[in-house]
Amino acid sequence: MLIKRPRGWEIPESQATPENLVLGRRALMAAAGAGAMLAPGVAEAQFWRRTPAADPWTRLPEDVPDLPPAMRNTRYQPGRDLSPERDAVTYNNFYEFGSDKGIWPTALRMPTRPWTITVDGMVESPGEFDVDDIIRRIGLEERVYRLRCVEAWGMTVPWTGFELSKLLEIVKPTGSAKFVRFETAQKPEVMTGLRQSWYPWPHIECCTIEEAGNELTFMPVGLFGKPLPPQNGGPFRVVFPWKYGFKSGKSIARITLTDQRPVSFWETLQASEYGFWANVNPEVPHPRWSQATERLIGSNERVPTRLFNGYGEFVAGLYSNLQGERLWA
Ligand SMILES: Nc1nc2c(c(=O)[nH]1)N[C@H]1C(S)=C(S)[C@@H](COP(=O)(O)O)O[C@H]1N2
Ligand SMILES: [Mo]
Repeated sequence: MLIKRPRGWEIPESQATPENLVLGRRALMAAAGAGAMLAPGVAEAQFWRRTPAADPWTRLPEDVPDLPPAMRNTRYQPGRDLSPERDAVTYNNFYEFGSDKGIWPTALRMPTRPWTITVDGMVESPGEFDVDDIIRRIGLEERVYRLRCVEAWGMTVPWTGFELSKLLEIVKPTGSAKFVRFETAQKPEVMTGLRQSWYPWPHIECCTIEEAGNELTFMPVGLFGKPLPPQNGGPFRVVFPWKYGFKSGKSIARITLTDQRPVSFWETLQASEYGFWANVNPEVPHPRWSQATERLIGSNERVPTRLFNGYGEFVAGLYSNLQGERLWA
């Protein structure tokens, strides 16, 4: 029997195992490196063989090197079906490429390798990191998260990535760091939306150091077992699944630790509608619409929205002493 070396990335949905990270990262890496026995649930990723004709909206993997395999972490149960991949990668908000939902063909023109992430500010070990070096150093896992856009649509998707806390362990925030600022790359050659000079580029998003350290705060580099396509924030983004989607900054080039609360892109534009915290709450309407329900992309089914997008057990404690803040907008 010919056993192939797993080529990293993700196991397809159909081959996912129910185990909760059955093997440690080291074991997975050893199995991959030795090319001997494949760990259970680790399969050679299918996406490498997809043709552009079949899937014009995903990225060809030519420029993405072999990466470590990832197991699905079943601690995070979405409680609803995955969104169709096609909808998740062709219905996007990414203003750098334009303000409509159909920016994917333009976004796909953005090269995602090589990609350097600068981590600076209040850290003991600042640096410039190559995205693939970080991936190899930290390792990957898959998590299925719900995402709730402030515009009252939602999706459910498998991200491949790592916890932000693992990256912070490497750079070691100093005691004075209170906030984390995420800056999206500016590539005017491909990001035609940057010409709309009335927007406050670069796109900034931010959170507190406590939110950054929460186990849910995830840095995806893959989606549906493939390299994260640029329209979804490839090669490297952040997701806060309990906050409105606009907090989940895409195509990040710089992460800065600071003691000053950053003002995000959306807060600069319209602070009354898009604030710093932006935690999902069905009972607090947006000034212009209700947040009680959401439309699931793909099926168009309307479902009730949940407090903290259903992640309260993981994150509610972050806010217990912040009752005076505008936590829900
Ligand atoms: N840099 C940047 N990040 C961004 C945005 C953007 O316009 N620019 N849009 C946000 C919004 S409003 C949402 S809902 C999510 C959408 O992510 P998705 O396209 O992967 O579903 O990305 C967020 N991240
Ligand atoms: Mo959004």
